[in-house]
Amino acid sequence: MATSTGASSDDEMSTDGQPSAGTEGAERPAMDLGDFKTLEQFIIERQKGVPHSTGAFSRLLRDISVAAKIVNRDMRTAGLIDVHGSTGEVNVQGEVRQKMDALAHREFVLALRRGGECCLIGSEEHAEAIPLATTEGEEGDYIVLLDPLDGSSNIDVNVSVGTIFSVYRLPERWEGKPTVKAALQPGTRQVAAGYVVYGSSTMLVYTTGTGEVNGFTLDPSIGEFLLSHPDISTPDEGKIYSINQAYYESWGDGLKDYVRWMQQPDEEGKHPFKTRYIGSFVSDFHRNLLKGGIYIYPATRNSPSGKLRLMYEANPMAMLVEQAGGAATDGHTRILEKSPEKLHQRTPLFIGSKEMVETAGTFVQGERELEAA
Ligand code: P6P
Repeated sequence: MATSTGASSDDEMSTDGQPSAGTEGAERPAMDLGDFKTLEQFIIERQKGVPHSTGAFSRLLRDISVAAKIVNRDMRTAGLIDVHGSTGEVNVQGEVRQKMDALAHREFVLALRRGGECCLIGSEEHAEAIPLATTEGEEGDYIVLLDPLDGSSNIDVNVSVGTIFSVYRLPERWEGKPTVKAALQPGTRQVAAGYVVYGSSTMLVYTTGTGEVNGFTLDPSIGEFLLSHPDISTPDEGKIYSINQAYYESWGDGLKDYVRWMQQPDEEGKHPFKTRYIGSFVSDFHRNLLKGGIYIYPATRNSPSGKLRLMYEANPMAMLVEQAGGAATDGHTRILEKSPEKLHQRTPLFIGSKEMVETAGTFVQGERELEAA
């Protein structure tokens, strides 16, 4: 089994003539594809466990993964194919639309339209819900809500970004063409949720609500997502908090107390916590999911209802984090139980390790105050 680091033998000779001196333990581990399960194999395996499954949902997940691979390809050469920067337009959110936003949106719409399993898309990049007209009588059964590329303003400076998706079924006995009303279901009705993080490696992480969250890492040499993080569970406690401190003055007193509580050294040496805030929700969420932590985007003066969108950011990530053992609220209410009124509505968001979200809630709801230091 090859263990070479890939360097030529000359490179490995050191000055004292000993081969590879000083590089002990740095050998590149070989990867035997036989050790890994592809996303396709995994989906088909899980489909077998679903009685009366038609395969439509499996095909929908495959369509999403194909679009993710295309976005990944464009992302990895963004600096070379002139997709940096903005399109000069402003999206429905009033935010400057990055070229990659538009590209990612297009790739997911094309893949879902081609696949035929999706009848309606709600996207951050499009003001109205997008019905995917298929031939009469062969309407897709699924609705996909999408943030095609969250944090895209980071692309030009090579910071990782992500795609977030949420899947619902078209409501039973829906009459006529699907409209946005068909999409406005509480998060508890999601049949699947996931994200793709385009980071040091590209990972697709998803759940179908069966108590499992599974992560797949893209091997670009074969174009396959491989099961690398089976059955992810997030630590109940963590020491990382992710929040933009620049808005401190516009926080409520309870949140100010909570953050100061995390910052104040204590006798047990548990505090201060660490702050990590990338400015890319998917990246902050992914790190906190694996290591434990809390991401907070509260109501602020500029974003009185919070900045994150309920339908295609907060709800899917709330489903994922709960399935991994964590929690997600708006500071008061469980995210998944919020009743949506608009496709692009925003919500304050406290999401991550269960005990951290609960502790934050006690401060924000005024049940707890910061003891005098
Ligand atoms: P701020 C990106 O625009 C985003 O929606 C999230 O990915 C990120 O966490 C947040 O906004 C950053 O917002 O106001 O801190 O710059």
